[in-house]
Amino acid sequence: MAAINSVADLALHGDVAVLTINSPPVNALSAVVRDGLKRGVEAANADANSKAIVLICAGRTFIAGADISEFGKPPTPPFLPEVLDTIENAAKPVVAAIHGTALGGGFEVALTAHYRIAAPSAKFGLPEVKLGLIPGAGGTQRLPRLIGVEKALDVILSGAPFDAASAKDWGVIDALAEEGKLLDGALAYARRLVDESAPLRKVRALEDKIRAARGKPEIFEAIRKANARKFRGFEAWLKAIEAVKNAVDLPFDEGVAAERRMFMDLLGTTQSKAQRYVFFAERQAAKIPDVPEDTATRPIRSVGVIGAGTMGGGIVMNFLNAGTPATIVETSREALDRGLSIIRKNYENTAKKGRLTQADVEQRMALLSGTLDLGALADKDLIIEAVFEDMAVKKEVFAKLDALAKPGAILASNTSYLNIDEIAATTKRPQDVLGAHFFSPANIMRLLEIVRGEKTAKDVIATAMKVAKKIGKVGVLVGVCRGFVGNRMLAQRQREANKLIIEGATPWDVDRVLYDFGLPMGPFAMSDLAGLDIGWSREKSSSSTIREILCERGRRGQKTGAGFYDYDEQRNARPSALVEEIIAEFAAKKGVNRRVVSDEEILERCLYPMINEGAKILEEGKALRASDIDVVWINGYGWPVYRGGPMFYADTIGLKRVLDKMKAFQAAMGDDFKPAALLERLAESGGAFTGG
Ligand code: 3H9
Repeated sequence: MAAINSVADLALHGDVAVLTINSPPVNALSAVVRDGLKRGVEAANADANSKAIVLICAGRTFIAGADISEFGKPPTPPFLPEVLDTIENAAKPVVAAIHGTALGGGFEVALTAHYRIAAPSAKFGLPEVKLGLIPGAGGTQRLPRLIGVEKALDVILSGAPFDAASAKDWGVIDALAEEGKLLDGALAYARRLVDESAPLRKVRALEDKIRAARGKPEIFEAIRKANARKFRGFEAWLKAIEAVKNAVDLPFDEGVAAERRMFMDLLGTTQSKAQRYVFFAERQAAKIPDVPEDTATRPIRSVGVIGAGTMGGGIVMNFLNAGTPATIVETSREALDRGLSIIRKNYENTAKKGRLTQADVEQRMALLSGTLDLGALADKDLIIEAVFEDMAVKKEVFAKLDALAKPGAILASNTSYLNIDEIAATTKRPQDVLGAHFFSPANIMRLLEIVRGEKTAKDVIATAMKVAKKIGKVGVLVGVCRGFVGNRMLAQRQREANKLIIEGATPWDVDRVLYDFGLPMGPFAMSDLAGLDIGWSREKSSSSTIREILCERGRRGQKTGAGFYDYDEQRNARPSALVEEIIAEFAAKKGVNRRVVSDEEILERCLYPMINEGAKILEEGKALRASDIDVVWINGYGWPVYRGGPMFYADTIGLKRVLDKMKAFQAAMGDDFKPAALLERLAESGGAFTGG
């Protein structure tokens, strides 16, 4: 075995040279890996004793892509395109042997090999769009040549991985090895190629799969149209489509050159910078300074959920999906039956769309039991309460849980703003209590705010973070304060939105500005969707807010066909002249002189107080780091990922500007806009929240 460099080894197995890359954790294409690949293939190519070359990786995976942490730094040779040329132009067959995840640049390396063999558990993909990029090393040119335009676009635009069975089916790989015996399989395959004098098959030279789409721009236009909503605001998706179109219409070298130019352009955009920042931010969120990664966790083999409403039902589905048995508790047979049947219906709907088999549905439902007896939770490892949002009710539930749960069980509340310490104090085991704030719909939204109480034990936190990962959520640790991180900041935006419509903006102006910023919907459309009567009661209603007036008049949101907007049968929204009148009357009564409010003011009034609140959250230590706040907003509220979250966004526009505006608003409108001390300090010293 000869070392090529610190991460690459070359060894001769009979007449097959094996080049092994070993650069933990994921064999990313850092400069040293590129160097190892290039010089390794050159050496194997020059060695007269070898007749074929197997390229394989050590550790948990084949190359998982370019080294994202190198992006934005001065590039170091050898550059990836040269490395790929070396592989593709080798004078003897190169076989890529793939296990784990061949992603991005890693998959592109494999596509330059002449043949590919993989472990049955291997996965493949081009996730670059998730980083605001397109594949930059020939992926957009080679993949369509291998599997056709339609499938290639699917892979490139979704960024989602596909499995080895599909890869074999589509012709991405030529052979499957036995699980755990990849090297043996690759050696045998390489020898067969040698024995058969197989040609050096270069994907770049294949034409038959792309010919049909040549000169047919309508194929690409149709994809753009069909995905207009999903692609809204993103730069990378349209470039990816353009690159694949080039693969069809241009000679290979021109297509590759254009792809590289677009890749380099995107690399320099704020969008890609934001999306790369989010990639690392989500991984950083799992790291808690005083809870080391090796903290022993408590086993979670069974879960209890109290409340079979929308939240409880959504929460329980996460566990069923992950294969953990769960029991759901309700207070009436009717509510329980309704909850259970909604869960089944949700699964059936997914099955109808082809994303689950009927057997999957039954398997999940078999893990679920429902009961009216709280005592059935006595042996559960984790109990999550999702009852009515009222402190007295929560306290009662926790006192009962304290009396019946087994020692060491974790007791979690799904409250969205109540004080966890107060809830924990009703038990004799506050160390086992924490908040687990899921976001609606709880089976879909990726965020889980894990609320650390004053006395929550470290192993309970470590367990909750692990559970979050197991059920496919991004867990973010937050401290006790009203609304925690997300809802506390949202309250700022809500207050300003409500003020703005009295001052002269319309609800549709506010919604449009925030929608155009990239959010999925504005606050008024959101209220109509959720129902304006959440927390409203006729008895207590005194026409003191626009919302109260709308509820009093029966305009309770989409479900009643009218709220801030009017709705037709298909629930399409139309601005309501009546609502404009109601607002104007209300403002007149309050003596407000209505004025024209600019879009710029709407945006700044809605977002800057949120950013300011984020700064206070950091000052008070209620979030560990600014990037955790961004992870909350991206995964819980649909903040556009290409803007990196509110704190990253603040950094991109400059903290000085945010501070100056907050001061100006404060002078004009009072202390709702009082700048946080941290914002002042950072803005004045030229600092940033994220360092991103
Ligand atoms: C690209 O390839 C562009 C090309 O087209 C063109 C080039 C010219 N770089 O996720 P994990 C780190 S774009 C640097 O927790 P898992 C990660 O930060 C790239 N670091 O593990 C973490 O570090 P730490 C296209 C990376 O098992 C550690 O590895 N490729 C990279 O849950 C473990 O990661 C991608 O977008 C990287 N590429 O999942 C793939 N990848 O321990 C991105 C990981 O210090 N990666 N790290 O926190 C992934 O999707 C997942 O990491 C993977 C493993 C599925 C591989």
